[in-house]
Amino acid sequence: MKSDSLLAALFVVVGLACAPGASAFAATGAAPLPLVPAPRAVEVQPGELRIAGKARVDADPSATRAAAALRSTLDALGVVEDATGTRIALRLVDESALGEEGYRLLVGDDIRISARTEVGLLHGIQTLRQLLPAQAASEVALPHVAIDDAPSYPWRGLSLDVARSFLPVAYLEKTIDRMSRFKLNRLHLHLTDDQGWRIEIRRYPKLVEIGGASAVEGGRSGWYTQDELRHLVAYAQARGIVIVPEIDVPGHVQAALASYNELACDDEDNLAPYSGLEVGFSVLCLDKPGVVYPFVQQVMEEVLAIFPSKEIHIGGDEIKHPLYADFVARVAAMVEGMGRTPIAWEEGSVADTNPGMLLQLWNDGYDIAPAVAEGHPLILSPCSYFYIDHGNYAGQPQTYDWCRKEGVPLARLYSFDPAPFETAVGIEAALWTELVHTDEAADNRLWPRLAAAAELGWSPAAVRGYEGFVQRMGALRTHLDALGVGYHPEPDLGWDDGASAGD
Ligand code: TNX
Repeated sequence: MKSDSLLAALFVVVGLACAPGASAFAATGAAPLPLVPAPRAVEVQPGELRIAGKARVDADPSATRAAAALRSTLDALGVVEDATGTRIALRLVDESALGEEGYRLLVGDDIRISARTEVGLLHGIQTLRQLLPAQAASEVALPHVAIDDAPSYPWRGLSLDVARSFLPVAYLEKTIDRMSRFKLNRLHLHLTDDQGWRIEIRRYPKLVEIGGASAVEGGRSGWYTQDELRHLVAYAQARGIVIVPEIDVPGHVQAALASYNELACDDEDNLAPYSGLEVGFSVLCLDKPGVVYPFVQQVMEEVLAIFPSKEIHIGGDEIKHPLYADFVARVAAMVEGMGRTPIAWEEGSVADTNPGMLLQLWNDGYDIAPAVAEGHPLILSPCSYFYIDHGNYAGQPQTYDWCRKEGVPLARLYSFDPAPFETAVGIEAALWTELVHTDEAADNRLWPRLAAAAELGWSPAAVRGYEGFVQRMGALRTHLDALGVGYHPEPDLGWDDGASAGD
């Protein structure tokens, strides 16, 4: 399909009669279907399907996760499973054009979702979910529609800094639910930093006893048990999301040094827990390889036993040391030797590593071209678009502006174009928490900007456009409300009417 017909398909007139009591998903007129991220191809056809409180799930026997997700979606909407209800079929099909995450959704006399994988089916269910009303309704009307969809990029992520200020398990669960609604598929947890060590390592119990007890000033301390993390991994996996752990080395390690002083060089006299805002001052003693490498190895062994993610983040940011490049190369090789693929922040590109190592770009101006020429895959997080610890608007209280003094408003984030980055695997928004100390503040920084990031990662340029995004996202406000999201009352979306929980 050509790009102009794709757009036309998205904005096709949906003529739905609004019967009393029916919850039509779209008003009359040329409103686009309220879908974020925009699917690659949508064809709205004449007619509608009415669901009157009853549905029948007809799932392939092997699609157990998708069937469970569909059942809980219907349950939350008060739709009862009943043999006489509207049939919703979930089919695993062997069609290579659908890729790993693609799906097809057909709404006609019944509903059919097909995909090659369970993750594809989960995405199709989320699309159906966005077409359905936010809350239970006695009758639901869906337009007849054929959607053929697959993501542009395989990596559509959120990085959460749980090290500066801890985020409780319950908040991570909520965030996973909300991410999956928008087809985001990577939750990168920045588990360690100067201000705190948040992951239980059984071989080194003081990492959490001491390192887990500190936090940035005004922030929350705490740590996750390995059982809690395993629970989160499974919770995310059931929703199509991979949790990517980051152990940030060799810098950003004051919490580790405070816990095990021998990891610092012998002349280091600053071994106290840290609660300030500075970066770039702490480092594992690279002159003590006999101490530092066994430590990193043993930590990684426990980390890898918890997280099945193929990619493992080794940090590597903001440190200047003569042995830095050597360290990154050794730790990257260590992770590869354990059967996984390392990710490093962009600075890691100076190390002599396998070109399979992913690099995460975070400074807009960083010269990443040589690494791209070597073939390193990139995760795109340039700070002037994706650092959502920056304000939703210029001067927002409790936000940084070091990367962009106007902050990172929704329209700014949306305007990013990943296309010039040849080896990009996708995008990732990053929420650092030096200034984000509550769940409410995190919600405010994440939403609605995370939905814009989701669209950049999923939707091809031909179906993107800020005006359409604003219309579609505006219509999904009720969904965020139903999920209890304390989003920023974004004026571009008309949400600045005092009716929401945000600031
Ligand atoms: C830069 S991004 C950092 C973080 C800070 C963040 C604050 C990166 C690899 N390092 O340590 O939290 O800026 O915006």
